[in-house]
Amino acid sequence: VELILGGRKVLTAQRAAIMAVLNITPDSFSDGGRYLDPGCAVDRAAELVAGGADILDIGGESTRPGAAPVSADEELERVIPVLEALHARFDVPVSVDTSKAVVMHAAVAAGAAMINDVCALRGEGALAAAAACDVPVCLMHMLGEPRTMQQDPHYGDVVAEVRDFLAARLAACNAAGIATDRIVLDPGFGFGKTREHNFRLLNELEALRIAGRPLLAGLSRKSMIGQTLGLEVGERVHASLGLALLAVFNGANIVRVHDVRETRDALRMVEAVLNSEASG
Ligand code: 8Y4
Repeated sequence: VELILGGRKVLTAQRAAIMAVLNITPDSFSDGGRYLDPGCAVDRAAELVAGGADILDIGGESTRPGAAPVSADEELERVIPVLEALHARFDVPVSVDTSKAVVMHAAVAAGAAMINDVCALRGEGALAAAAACDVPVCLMHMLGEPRTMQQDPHYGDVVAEVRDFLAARLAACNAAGIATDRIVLDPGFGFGKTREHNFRLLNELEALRIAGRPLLAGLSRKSMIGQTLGLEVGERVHASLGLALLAVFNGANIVRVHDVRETRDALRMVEAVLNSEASG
């Protein structure tokens, strides 16, 4: 498993990559909306890079359950100045969390090295935009849409249905001219899933590996932790570390996290042990 972003190898079979969440939406509840100003975003990004981030993920559209949609203009206004500032200062690749074709084009022109689309390029013009952009794309599974997705989601077999969805989106990408080697796959933890659905997907993560592609897992601070341990968002760091380690042990190649330094130390330690088997 290998992924090249902006000319740099961000992951190998022996080492998972850390995708750091850089929140810039005013209602991002984890970070209180302090990063609307590009200067603030750059300061936060510097901390994330120092902590060991391999990828910075920025998005101007809130994907939290119940969130209202954001206009393309508003998304561009939030994301592009920050992207330009980050691109000028850091050589860490930046992924743009968007589902809109115009934002994909503008973001990649401003230096984004990856598209992270929670809609898996189902939006109008998104397949063609991503194809033209020529950067890797993360295809994420979501049942329904953010506003209503957590209202009683149902599956027959959640693992089979998520796998079939991702396989179909991969095929749609290929048909649109996006080669398989540009694709990252993601079960979309928390996106139209109960705690039990999330647990099954985490336990059976390797079943989602289609065409040998890298798997991304975003579990950090999510509500399955609140549901299991009764902790508020700000109290979920240690449980998030546990989930990140389990995800990597079960096959994740990229973990999307808020607490970068903590995750880095925990992962590097576990990887040192796991890799001691392989290399003797
Ligand atoms: C606290 C903080 C509780 C944040 C919940 C959350 C994923 C993603 C998100 C993911 C990929 C989130 C943009 C939801 N999750 N992209 N984005 N995979 N690829 N919620 O799992 O972080 S936003």
